[in-house]
Amino acid sequence: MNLNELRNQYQHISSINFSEHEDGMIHINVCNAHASGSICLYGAHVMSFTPAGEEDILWMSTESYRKKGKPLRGGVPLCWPWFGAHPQDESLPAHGLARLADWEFNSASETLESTIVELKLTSGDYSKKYWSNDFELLYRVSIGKELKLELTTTNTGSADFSIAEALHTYFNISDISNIRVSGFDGCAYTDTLTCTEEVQQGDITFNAETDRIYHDPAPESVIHDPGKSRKIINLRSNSRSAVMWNPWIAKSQRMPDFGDREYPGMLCVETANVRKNALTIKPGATHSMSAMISSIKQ
Ligand code: TA6
Repeated sequence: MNLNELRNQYQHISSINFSEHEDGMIHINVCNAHASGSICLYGAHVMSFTPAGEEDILWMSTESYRKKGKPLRGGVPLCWPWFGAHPQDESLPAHGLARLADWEFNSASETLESTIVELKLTSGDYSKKYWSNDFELLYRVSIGKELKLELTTTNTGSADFSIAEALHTYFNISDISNIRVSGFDGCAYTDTLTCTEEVQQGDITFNAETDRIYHDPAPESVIHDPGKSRKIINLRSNSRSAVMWNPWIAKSQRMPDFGDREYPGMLCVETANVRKNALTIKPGATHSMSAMISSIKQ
């Protein structure tokens, strides 16, 4: 559906409006009593989530690409059906095909507690350029006191397929050198920079580029951000991996869609199933992974 068709079909939902931006990208803008947020239909990309009376919980780069075929930088990129570089073919887009796809607006509803938007991506000519399997992806975004994200994969083909997936969430923080993340004490992780296997001791703090995959962590992690007088809680379900990433100085300077001085204000804590926790989905089977994100003033 185009902008006018969406506006006509969903004019009865008072907490939603639609707008069109660079390169024809349509944004779904939500504003209710509890929070506001925006989702770009391209990539099914949640770009902002601002609880009433608070600052945006999500971070977007001021240098983000805003062109189809390129990923948006910030918010919640969807990594699916692979994570990072394609395991066999580096020419394929990093983090898979979902975040570069034109998704379909599937449904919307609102209650006193939240506004719910459901987006759909079905296998077809676009996806077959990258991946031969038949699938249906449903992405359910609920905006209320919490941000609830649920990514559901259905194998609509006749053979098993394997996926790795991540809700690659960029959180808006005061200063990477002045926050800590709890919830991973004693958890094994792969340090992808040194290619070593480590075990987390206590809370995570940051003083350099950090790129870690935590394996089978506890479902809840908390970003403690005294600079913004808040804690951000991320509660994962059906997710056996968590990815922790800050590019720090040198990597930031190597990314054209990431400002050289932006790294202190962001941290990725990602809800995922990757590496040894990648999944095999049988024909007709469905798998859902979700995250619930909220903040507490402190
Ligand atoms: O989630 C961490 C990571 O895999 C990093 O290695 C870094 O590449 C980051 O994702 C961003 O990837 P992107 O393709 O969005 O630039």
